[in-house]
Amino acid sequence: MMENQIKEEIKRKLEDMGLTAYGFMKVRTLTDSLAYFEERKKLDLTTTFEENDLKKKIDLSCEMEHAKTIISIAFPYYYDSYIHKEGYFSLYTLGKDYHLVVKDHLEKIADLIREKGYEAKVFADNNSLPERYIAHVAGTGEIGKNHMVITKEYGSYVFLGEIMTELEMETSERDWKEIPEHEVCGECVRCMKACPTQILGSELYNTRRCMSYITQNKEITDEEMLLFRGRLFGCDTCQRACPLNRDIRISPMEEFRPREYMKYPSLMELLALTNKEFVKYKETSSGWRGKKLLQRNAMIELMRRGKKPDEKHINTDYLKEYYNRLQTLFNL
Ligand code: B12
Ligand code: SF4
Ligand code: SF4
Repeated sequence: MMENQIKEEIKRKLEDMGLTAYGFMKVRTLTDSLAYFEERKKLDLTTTFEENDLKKKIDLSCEMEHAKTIISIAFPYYYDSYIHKEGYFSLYTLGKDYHLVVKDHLEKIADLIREKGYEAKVFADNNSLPERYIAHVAGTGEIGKNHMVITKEYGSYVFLGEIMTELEMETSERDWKEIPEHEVCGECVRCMKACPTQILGSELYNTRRCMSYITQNKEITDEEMLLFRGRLFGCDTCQRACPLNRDIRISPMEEFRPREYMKYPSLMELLALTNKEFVKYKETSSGWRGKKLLQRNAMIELMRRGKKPDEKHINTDYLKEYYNRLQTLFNL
């Protein structure tokens, strides 16, 4: 059968690329998940970063009308867990922007399907698909108590990408009802203990209190600024705490090799960023919230360390407002 032949070709190509965590799922409407998503919305636990139109969120075909199958693929990005003591970017931002990298690779795989005359569309984060749910059902990885998709070889340090196609392929799917059981974790609760805002431990948790969101949010409170503690963008605490991330394989993807300026950031340099210098941050996953946000986050860390920044760099109303608040907060 043509479908099986194409599926085998895709699997071979993925394995050749070192992409060992992937799976297949039938496109459908996730009617069973609607109540859960409604409850989260009612309890006001969502961020503006996720799809909040629930009709779209549960109807997987809204991204591609005649799609029959979704291929879920994990893209590993882990190189090492080095942490720069004078302020650090989260590990997922250290290499080239994953949206671009994942999309490029997905296109190559999707071409295998297109060459046989079938339509295929690729997705890398910027979509309404519940990517972790799909990854669980397809068998790409398992959901931990930190809500990350955890793969066997690369742990949770993976990005997710999908290909949707009108081609109907065989699938062997996992039951979505297993998700809240977090079987992969056993009795472990390390991430729950380590989380700085203590949001883990329930399926109904406040994602707006996740430090990853707070560090990327343009408007934050004084209380939130006190929680940064070295973070410049994103948060890895629940992944660093996870024993399933020990002895994992290094990413085979050269694009994700950490850039030196991301691994060893200079707070002074970040605060003094010019538009020209900002270009190199835009090439990573840390640039999408703009230059001012990186400057603000660097200023938070500088002032937390008791250092007064050079006022010539506090040159916008946005930065001035945060500077004034930080002066009061840290008695500087
Ligand atoms: C919004 C968002 C965020 C928000 C909210 C995160 C969150 N926990 O929801 C913020 C900004 C905080 C964030 C942070 C991070 N993010 Co983010 N984020 C997203 C985005 C765009 C949507 C996620 C979403 O819908 N969240 C709502 C929650 C409820 O859904 P979920 O956890 O994604 O999926 C669960 C539900 O669908 C649930 N479910 C569905 N039906 C039902 C029914 C019942 C009854 C139950 C109980 C559950 C259930 O099952 C899924 C698994 O638990 C996705 C991309 C995408 N399109 O999916 C990336 C994504 C989840 N993020 C990603 C990453 C890498 C991160 C960070 C690690 C970045 C960092 N280092 O700072 C952190 C991790 C924080 C954490 N522990 O979750 C990756 C995750 C890869 C992986 N291995 O899991 C994704 C998939 C992007 C990608 N394409 O690679 N993110
Ligand atoms: S990313 Fe940080 S704040 Fe968010 S759940 Fe994990 S440990 Fe908690
Ligand atoms: S730290 Fe423990 S509980 Fe948390 S995801 Fe990892 S194995 Fe699961």
